[in-house]
Amino acid sequence: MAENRTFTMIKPDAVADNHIGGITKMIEEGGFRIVAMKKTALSEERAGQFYAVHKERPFYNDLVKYMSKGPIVAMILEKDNAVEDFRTLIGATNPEQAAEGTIRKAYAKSIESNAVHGSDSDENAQIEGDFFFAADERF
Ligand code: RTP
Ligand code: MG
Repeated sequence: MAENRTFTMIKPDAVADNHIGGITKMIEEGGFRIVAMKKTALSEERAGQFYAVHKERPFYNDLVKYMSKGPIVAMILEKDNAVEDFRTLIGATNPEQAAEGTIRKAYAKSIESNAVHGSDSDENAQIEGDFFFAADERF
């Protein structure tokens, strides 16, 4: 397993509820190194671009509105097998199905307001990291 990178966002509710510290603690204790991090906000247009893969899904419009309703925290994370291991750390999309010890079990409120995003492939991790961070913002 190569050392590689994934991308995550702490979603608006989790930021508004003061869980940035709790979530980044779980990320670091899970063995991930934070390569890049910023608190920012997505306009509806930018959120729509970010989630363009879900354009045809019934939840797309609600998701775009939700993700643009307040600040988020974007991060690039590094670890062996980063994409897959981070999906394990965040847990199932629906928090009712999220395993004990996962970020979504601890912090998600609903299937939409589920605390964090995690990239689903190496290719998307690269695209999503590039969406938020320039080369000189990664360390
Ligand atoms: P993410 O992309 O945010 O890491 O989440 P995921 O892979 O676990 O789930 P995905 O299928 O990619 O869905 C993206 C986000 O859309 C919202 N969602 N709402 N109302 C619904 O049924 C529904 N289903 C998905 C969630 O915020 C989900 O994380
Ligand atoms: Mg996804």
